[in-house]
Amino acid sequence: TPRTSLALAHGAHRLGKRTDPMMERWRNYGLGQFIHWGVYAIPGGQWNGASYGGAAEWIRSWKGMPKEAYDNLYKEFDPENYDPSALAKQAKEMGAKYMIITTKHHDGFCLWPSEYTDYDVTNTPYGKDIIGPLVEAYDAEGIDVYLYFSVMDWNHPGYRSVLATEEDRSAYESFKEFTRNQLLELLERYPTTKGLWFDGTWDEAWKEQAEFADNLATEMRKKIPGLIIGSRFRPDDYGNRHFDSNGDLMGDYEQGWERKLPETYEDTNGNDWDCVMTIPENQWGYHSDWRGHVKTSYELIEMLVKSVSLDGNFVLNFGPDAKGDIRMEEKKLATEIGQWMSKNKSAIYNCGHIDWEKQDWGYYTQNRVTGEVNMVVFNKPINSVLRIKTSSKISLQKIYDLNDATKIYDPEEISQDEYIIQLGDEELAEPKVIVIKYDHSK
Ligand code: JFZ
Repeated sequence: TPRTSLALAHGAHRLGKRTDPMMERWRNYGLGQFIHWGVYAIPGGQWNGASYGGAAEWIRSWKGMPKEAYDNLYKEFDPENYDPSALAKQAKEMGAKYMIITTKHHDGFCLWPSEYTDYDVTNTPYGKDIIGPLVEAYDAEGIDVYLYFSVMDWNHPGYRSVLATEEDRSAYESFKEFTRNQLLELLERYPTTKGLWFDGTWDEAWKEQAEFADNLATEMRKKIPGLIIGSRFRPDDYGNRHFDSNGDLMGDYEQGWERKLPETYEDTNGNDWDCVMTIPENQWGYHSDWRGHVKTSYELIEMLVKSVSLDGNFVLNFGPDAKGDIRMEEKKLATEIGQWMSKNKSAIYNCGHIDWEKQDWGYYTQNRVTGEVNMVVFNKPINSVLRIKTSSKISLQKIYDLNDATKIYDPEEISQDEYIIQLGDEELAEPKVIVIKYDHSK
């Protein structure tokens, strides 16, 4: 179907991908870390002896917890074990190249001292900025920092989800000004910020703010040139989000892959994208009572590899507790992922999609610089045979084990552009990377 071409003042301002160095850097991260932290870590999904079944950071919306009780939690916020450099070191060890921190979630509580509200860290027993030291610690480890910001704000008196009356509209104007002030404040305070990860932009009231949001994006980019903003920020002239009324992506990458992954490259429409993922089913903030399936490191590594094979970044979420500690389960997974990454990172960083037919043994990733192809093998078939079908005539130069270059695999051409290699009696102890060097001539 042909694209429609409505004239939009606030639709996509660019067709296709950004190609500047900042976006190239984003594209090559592969692995990121998300941190959801706020006063919701204090109840940790529990109130009055009952356990909330929803996501811990949403507990304020639960009828089981009085709003008033929630709105006073900040008086107890005192994370005495908060150690930003330990967090940054752990993220580094895991192999994360960027991180996203919740500066303000839907509840409106600000982890930085904001001039524009009293509902911030300043007025907690802790009393200090959380974000500044975190940015500094991650910068020191060479991990790029992105700021999560929820537009939806349950604390601001001017916030509305719909604008039904004149009163709503004038209240919302004060909220818009507040939002603008806070965003510019964040970028001024933390000028090494590489981008913003927006959320809470689905309400009808925000969907009417195409012009305001567009101008604000321009202002933010004036503060930090090249600032990376995903598709979950601006609505277009008709209130469409992510993709404008002509079907074009608004923003620098698609932000729609939440706790799910595209199946095929076609599903990504060739866009840049990130997948943000929880370790349990749907918990972002700290919940003391994880129910249901908790992912293992190999499940998470498979999601990471699959993301890279489809040209996306994979961002794994952590939810520190009220004291500022990372729970044991999360630490263990970070360590396990880090162990695998330390050996196999060359199949992740600077890698992306190659249009070779996917095989059941796992995923291909291609190094964007060298052109080398990695076979990341998750499944060994009973016949020990790994099939390779290339998309064009190439000549295979060398196929070898990434972690043991003396282990060479001899490809057997079984038909045009189709080969097999033999794993023999090798057992897979963990996801294994086999490197393919090839020439374009044949
Ligand atoms: C939002 C938040 O409500 C949640 O608490 C968490 O911060 C997460 C990262 O983002 O949840 C969403 C947002 C968007 C979708 C689903 C859940 N979505 O587009 O499908």
